[in-house]
This record gives sequence, C-alpha cells and structure tokens, in this order.
Amino acid sequence: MNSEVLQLQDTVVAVASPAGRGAIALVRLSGPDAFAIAAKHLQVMPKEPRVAHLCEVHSEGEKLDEALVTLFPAPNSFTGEDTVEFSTHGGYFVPSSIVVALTASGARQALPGEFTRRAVLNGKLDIIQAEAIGDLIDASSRIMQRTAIGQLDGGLSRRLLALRNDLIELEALIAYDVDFPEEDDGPIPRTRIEEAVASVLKSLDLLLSTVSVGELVREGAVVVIAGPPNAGKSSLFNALLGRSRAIVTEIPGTTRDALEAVIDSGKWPLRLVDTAGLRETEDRIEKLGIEVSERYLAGAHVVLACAEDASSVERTRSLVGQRTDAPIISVRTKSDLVHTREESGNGERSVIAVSAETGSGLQDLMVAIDTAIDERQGTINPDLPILTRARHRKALEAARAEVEQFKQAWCTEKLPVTVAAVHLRTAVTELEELIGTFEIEDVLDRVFSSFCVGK
Ligand SMILES: Nc1nc2c(ncn2[C@@H]2O[C@H](COP(=O)(O)OP(=O)(O)OP(=O)(O)O)[C@@H](O)[C@H]2O)c(=O)[nH]1
Ligand SMILES: [Mg+2]
Repeated sequence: MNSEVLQLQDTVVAVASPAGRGAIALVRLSGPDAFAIAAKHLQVMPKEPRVAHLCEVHSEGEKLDEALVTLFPAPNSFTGEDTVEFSTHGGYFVPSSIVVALTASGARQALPGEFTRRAVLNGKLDIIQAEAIGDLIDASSRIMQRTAIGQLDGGLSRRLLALRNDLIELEALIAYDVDFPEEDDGPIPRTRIEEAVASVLKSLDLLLSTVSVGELVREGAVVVIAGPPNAGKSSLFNALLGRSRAIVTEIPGTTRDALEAVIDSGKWPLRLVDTAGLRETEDRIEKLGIEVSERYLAGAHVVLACAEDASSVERTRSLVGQRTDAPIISVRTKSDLVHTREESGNGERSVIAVSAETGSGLQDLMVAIDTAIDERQGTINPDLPILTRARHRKALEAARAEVEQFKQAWCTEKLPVTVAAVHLRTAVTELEELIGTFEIEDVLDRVFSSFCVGK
C-alpha cells in the first residue's frame, strides 16, 4: 500500500467481523462522505451521535436488513473521521449486500488495515499502538493479551517518547555548548554530558533486556518432552493438553515425528513438543525422528526428562543434558503402576512423579515448568513495557549503536562536536520512526502489510 493508493478523501467500507455464519456482522463505513452515503440507504437517518438506532437498510427500493446503526462524527471515532457502523445480521450474504450497496453509492472497499492506518494518519494512534491492535487480535494467551493492552494504552510509546526527549535534551546541551562557549555560566561541564549519555544508554539497555521475554510472550516457551521409547511421553503430552492429540501404543518407537501444541493454562504460553523416544536404532524413519528430537532439544526453553523409574530418569537427564542448555525437569512417568511407586523414596526429591492415567502430579509439573521459565528469564519488572517485535529491537539497537558512537567520539575528542552530534540526531530519528508519529509512510507500509480487511 502506498500513499497514492491511500486517499484520505475516499470514504471506505468493509465488513469488520470475520466471514462466516454468526449472529451479527459489523459493517464499517469511514471517511468524509460516510454520513451522506449512509443516508441514501437508511429509511430514517439517526440524529443522535454515538447512540445505536434500529434502522431499515434499503437499496434500490428493496429492504436489505434491519440493523443497529451508530454514527460517530469526526474526530470522535476510531479513525478520526466520520464513521458509520452497521451491526447487521450475520452470515455471508447480508453484510456483503450492504457493502455492495454502499460502494454503489460512492464508498470504496477498504484495503487491509486501512481503518487503523487512517487512525494513525489522523493522529488517533501511533504505530506502536497500531501494532498492539494487531497483537491483541492475534493474542493466543493471557500474557500476550495483557502485553498488547499495555502497549495499546501507550505504555511503550510513552517510554520511547521519554527516551527521545532525553536525546533531544542532550543535543540541546551540546548545541548550547557550541553556540555559546563564552557564556557566563562557562561551558557545560563534560561530566554533565557524560552522565546524560550514560543514563540514556542505561534506559536503552533496560528496554532491550525485555526482548527475550517479548519473544516468549509472542511465540510461547518451547517445552520438549524427551526420554526413552515407551516412557509415556505421548500419553503425558495428551494429558497435559487435555485431549488425545498424539498416538499412544505399547509399542516402543510409536512417535516418529515431533508434534507441537500450545497450552495457555499457566503463567506462560507453552509450546509443548512430543518427540520420538531417544535410542540407538537402525530404522531409517525412527532415526530421522530422533534427529528431529535432538534439534528440538537444542532449541528448548525447558526439557522434561521422562522415564518410568528413578535410575532411567537419571540416565535420561544426563543424556538430555548433553543436547541442551535449557533447564531440565526430571519426570517419573506411570506413577499409578505399583512397581514404580515402590521405587519412590530417597534421592527422588527433585523428581516429579506423574500419571497420565490418573492425572496425578500434572499440576505440580505445570507449576515446575512455570518456575523453570521464571528462573531462566529472571524477574520481570511489571512497570517495564516489553518489546514484542523485531522492528522494536532493531530500532533500539540502532539507536543504541549511534549513542555509543557519540560517546566514543565525545570521550576521545577525535571528532568535532558538531560531527559527533550527528550520531545523536540519527538516534533520535530511529526512535521517531519506531514510534511513527513523525515521518512514517514507509514504516506504515511495513506495519500494515499483515493486517486484515475491516480492521
Ligand atoms: N498405567 C499407565 N500406563 C501408561 C501411562 N502413560 C503411558 N502409559 C502406557 O505406556 C505405553 C507407552 O505410552 P506412550 O505414551 O506411547 O509412550 P511414548 O514415550 O510416547 O513412546 P514412543 O512414542 O514409542 O517413544 C502405552 O501402552 C501407554 O498406555 C500412565 O501414566 N500409566
Ligand atoms: Mg510417543
């Protein structure tokens, strides 16, 4: 999408709810002619803004639907433009017939993400907040939802704006020093500039330290179930999921390929992976499966080392330890079977006994997984906004590199101050592009390319 295509003088329309059968669908109409176009199709045009009115929607003398129609006069709408929302009956046909009628009267079909894009262009949201809307729609866990809501409320934007302002103040200090070196107050003390630089670098580092948490929030923590064939890995996978996803048989070597599923019942979203049992084998397919297991182990956030008795749990743990740096939780499976229960006792303190059959120990295991991730991540400062996208990380890393270069130049006095200050200007530009309320067209293109129509 580029600026030639995106004409703000157009009035655009789209079905904002997903296609398919449902009680209600939402048709959105936004732009300078929204009210005039809507009036052509409503038997009675609602007068009061922001109040839902039951209206008959007509086209060419024919009634299309009875809908709840709400007018949002500019600038008090999501897009900042005159907007009409039609809550129509759901399904495929009714909402699209209304879109067809409105386009026949001069509206244009909205492009993907165009409503949110207009909101950004009209100053209702910055790009960071627009991304949060995308994240909120895509949220597949409570923590992702919470992070996106915080970002939509402007938490991250405020933090970035404060950083940008610190950099601009630094620039001003330096400019003052260059322009008025003979002022009464004397030159700005070098230490004052050095302290300001150190403080900006610290704030940048603090934000950058949230990148790994952001990745976990978006992607989920990879929890790999590993162990010898027939240990009960697939059964545990199914039990933790609460449904039968993986095939379970009494034949060792049943699972040949890694199987993934998402769980969001604990603190962190988890990507649980069932793997092929680890053993020496000549079977070509099983061998490939084991290679996949080993790859998953290398990329795991947590590994569950599973086996049926204490000594094989210990063996599994050391075998797995050679293939991963992730924390390993020792799990003794099939705890409902008598012979394994007899073995429990000394030396098993850190081993969690579970039964996929009865469900015992599963809750303890979930808690242990969350704790292992907590320990790996360190404590998360709840006041610190989290960077959730590669775009955020890249911009902050670039800004940091520029500030670092300024610091070098300033400390070694190798470059004229005015030249060194160019690095500060570039750092400011990086942050402004990231927030996106400044020079933004190409940033907008990147952000909105993944949006759906109607949002
Ligand atoms: N009694 C009891 N039997 C279990 C339990 N978990 C698994 N089993 C049985 O153990 C056998 C192997 O279970 P799977 O879950 O297929 O084991 P696996 O580790 O995935 O095996 P591979 O895929 O071959 O590596 C099956 O017969 C299961 O019914 C359990 O908690 N209690
Ligand atoms: Mg299996």
